[in-house]
Amino acid sequence: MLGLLFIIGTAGSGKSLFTAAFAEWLKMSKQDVAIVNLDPGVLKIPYSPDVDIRNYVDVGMVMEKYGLGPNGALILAADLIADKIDAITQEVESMDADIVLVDTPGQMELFAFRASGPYIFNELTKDPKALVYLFDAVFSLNPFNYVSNMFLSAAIYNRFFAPQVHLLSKIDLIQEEKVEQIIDWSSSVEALETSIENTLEGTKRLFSRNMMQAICQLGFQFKLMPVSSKTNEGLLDFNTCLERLLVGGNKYTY
Ligand SMILES: Nc1nc2c(ncn2[C@@H]2O[C@H](COP(=O)(O)OP(=O)(O)OP(=O)(O)O)[C@@H](O)[C@H]2O)c(=O)[nH]1
Ligand SMILES: [Mg+2]
Repeated sequence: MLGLLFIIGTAGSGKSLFTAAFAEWLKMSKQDVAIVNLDPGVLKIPYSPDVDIRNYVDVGMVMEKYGLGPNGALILAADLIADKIDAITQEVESMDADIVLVDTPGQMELFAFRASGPYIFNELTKDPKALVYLFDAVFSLNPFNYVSNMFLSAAIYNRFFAPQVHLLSKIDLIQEEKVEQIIDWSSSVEALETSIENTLEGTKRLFSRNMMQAICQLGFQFKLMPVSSKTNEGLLDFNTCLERLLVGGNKYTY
């Protein structure tokens, strides 16, 4: 296996649909891909997973057995998944795919900010791994939200310390010039600073400016890649970036 890509982002940022769209795109390009659903609480997913965590842990049963509400049950479910990591790893390895897409749970904090998430990330096979962090384009339209999302993606980096690629998802939902502006914010500190100064006021301006500077000082930099899981725009460029990251620019499957 060449690597596992963990798709991560805030609730509703488009993780599952991106997993579905990119897996389809890879299959059409004759690449050997497998999908893992790591969300134990999801009811409907837009793809058929090759490995499904719901076959290992049933959130409904956890709620009933331990008398928990939905969030408590999801937290316990993450710990139960961690306990079964060897069996899950075996199932993933038996797929023998070149590239594995892992769709992470809806509530990002459950996966990232508890011990079980990074444990699962590290232990799910010993193959190379990367994170794909989604910035929801609709949410990222204003610089205040954009900086908040930068902060979250830096926090994710700080939890996993793994290669992290950043995508601007759902670009079909916003105007092209807005897409360009957000991409500009990601590649130029000056462009982001100018938008903060021009469009924000008071505490929001101060917070955004200081937060942006703090994140830049940490050396956490990335250029967002625009994608749409509805139109498939940007998937080719994203794949080229992945090929560079995983196999020095070659194809995954021959
Ligand atoms: N127009 C458009 N809608 C999208 C795109 N990606 C996702 N959506 C929609 O956004 C909503 C959330 O998408 P999901 O893929 O379920 O997002 P998620 O991050 O997996 O959501 P949770 O797992 O519940 O946190 C759905 O209604 C999708 O159809 C996109 O590229 N374009
Ligand atoms: Mg999802």
